[in-house]
Amino acid sequence: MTTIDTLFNVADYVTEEEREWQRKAREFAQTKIKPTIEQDFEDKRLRKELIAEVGKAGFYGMYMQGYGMAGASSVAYGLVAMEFEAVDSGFRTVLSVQGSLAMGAIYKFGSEEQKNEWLPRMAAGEAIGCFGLTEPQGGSDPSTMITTAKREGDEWVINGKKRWIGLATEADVAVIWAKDEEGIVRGFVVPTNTPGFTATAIENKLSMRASLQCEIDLVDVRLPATAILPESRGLGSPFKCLNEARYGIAWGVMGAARDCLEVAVERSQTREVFGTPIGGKQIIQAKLADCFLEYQKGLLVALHLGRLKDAGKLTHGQISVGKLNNVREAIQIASVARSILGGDGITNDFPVMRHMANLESVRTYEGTDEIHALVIGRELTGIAAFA
Ligand code: TGC
Repeated sequence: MTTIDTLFNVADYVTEEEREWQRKAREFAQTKIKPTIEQDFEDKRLRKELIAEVGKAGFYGMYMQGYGMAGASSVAYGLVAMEFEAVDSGFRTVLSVQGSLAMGAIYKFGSEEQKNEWLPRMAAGEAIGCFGLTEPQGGSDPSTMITTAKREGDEWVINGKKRWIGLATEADVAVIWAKDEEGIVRGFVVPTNTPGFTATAIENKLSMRASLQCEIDLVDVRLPATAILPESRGLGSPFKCLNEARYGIAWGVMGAARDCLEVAVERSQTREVFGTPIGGKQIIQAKLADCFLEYQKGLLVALHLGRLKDAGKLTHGQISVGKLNNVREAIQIASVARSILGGDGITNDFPVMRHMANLESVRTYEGTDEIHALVIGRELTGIAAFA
């Protein structure tokens, strides 16, 4: 615990069990992900061997019940997401894609057979999942999806394309969203070794380099009738999964913000300019204080969302408040921290530029700033202004 953790004592509002999950996640992230993260980011390498280890530690889908999942609180999960993202947004994204999106979809909308087949192995990290909603023509409006599912006798036949799909080249199973012949969006459980399923990694990223995002081509992918997620119907189904991932982001990005702030505080105490540590200059202290305020406010927002979620009262409008505010403030904190580090702040001697680059992805996926602003605007006015 540093002063950043203790000064405002948000931790006092967290139970002992939740703190224990946080401690376990911090140890995992600091000892297994952090030591190589700068080189992994440089080399565009996702440490695939860690995907299974995250499962063994019990973090995937940990806030869901049964099928090998821990049934912990949503706050506990949020704290875990925060500790992962304090090291790198990439591995928090793995946690979200596997747990909140792929497992979340099967858990919410799957048949008992689908749940039994996939969830225990996915929870243990023995099977990897991905979630295919977004398409190349634009992620903000999934209603324009062109991927189709046609019924031919006892089979479904899926055709289409997906883009920005985390983990797809490594996945054993993909949850694919497609329009049926009535134009209704349905979810399908697609083993990735099904003929016609091809995933290709997107290589030219300057952000999320220690993570994996892919395109998926679906050409006459033939599936048994049982592949459909029977309880999924309409766009609200994938949106319910996005809610889970967006919730995790509201917590996670506060981890990246904390890491930037810690580095900036430490640097302000050791770096001397004009004969004194820069931390003794009023302008630096004012910058640090502003970052600290937004970090603590972001934590409180995340904690409020978590308590609402655990009480079964969280709305998607409230999640938009957390996603928009916390990502925006994390980006601002990273930017101010970079300015405190001066020129050294652009090097990978410090994690700040990496966090900044990653957070640009986080502000874009799971609903852009603009989309979440418009969701909040609709809540306030009752008028949808998306088009
Ligand atoms: P709209 O008319 O608002 O809604 C259609 C139906 O969905 C319901 N709904 C939600 N339900 C639960 N949670 C939410 N967050 C929901 N938002 C909407 C809504 O009640 C309605 O239900 P019903 O029963 O009345 O039909 O739909 P719209 O088309 O006007 O949507 C508006 C908008 C802009 C909010 C929505 O399109 C949106 O959220 N867009 C952003 C999508 C997004 O976040 N895409 C990025 C996903 S990231 C990604 O795919 C990569 S993850 C994969 C990976 O990384 O591996």
